[in-house]
Amino acid sequence: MKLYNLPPGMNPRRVRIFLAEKGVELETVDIDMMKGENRTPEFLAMNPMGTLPVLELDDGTILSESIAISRYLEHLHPEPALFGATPLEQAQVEMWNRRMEYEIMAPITAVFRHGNPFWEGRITQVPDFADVARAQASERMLWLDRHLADREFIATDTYTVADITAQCALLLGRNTGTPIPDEAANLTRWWKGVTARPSARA
Ligand SMILES: N[C@@H](CCC(=O)N[C@@H](CS)C(=O)NCC(=O)O)C(=O)O
Repeated sequence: MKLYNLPPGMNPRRVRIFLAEKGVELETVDIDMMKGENRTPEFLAMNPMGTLPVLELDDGTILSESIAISRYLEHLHPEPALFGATPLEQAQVEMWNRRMEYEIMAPITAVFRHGNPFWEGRITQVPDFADVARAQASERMLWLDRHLADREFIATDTYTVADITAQCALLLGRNTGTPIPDEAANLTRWWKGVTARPSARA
């Protein structure tokens, strides 16, 4: 199995943290976006979206999408259960992971893509959209802060993919102009806890 990785990318980081939590190491191929390596005909034949991460199985089957890859790896390496251990937990993890993707990751990513010079000339940027998304990101971080008032983790009593998704989104936000608001004490406590895990450096 081979993991195609974009070292600075938020989504590849989700899979690297997932693997580190499982204690699993995979052969990894780093792709350099600055050199256009994710837009070559060979790469696009693997993933027409031109995005990372991509997992190539030993029989040549290709999986992309960080959650699809993580789900596959969860079946191969069930412990610790990062998608929930019981039917109820699995539903809770699904619910919170989707919320983290739509409510936290989406606006933070929109600020980065529509407001950062890195994307100039790569996509059509709409600066007004960045401003709207910046306000949404702050508002939703405060919502997540309230959710975490009496909880250690986002979805269940243990660390799950919902935490990984939020953690990777908030790292992008921290580096691209949508940091955790100062008043979000619960979210800051959670952030300190998840980023102190050894897997955070994966
Ligand atoms: N929904 C996909 C998103 C993948 C994605 O957008 N990856 C980014 C890195 S964080 C990428 O490869 N960007 C390269 C590009 O847009 O050219 C997933 O979860 O894997």
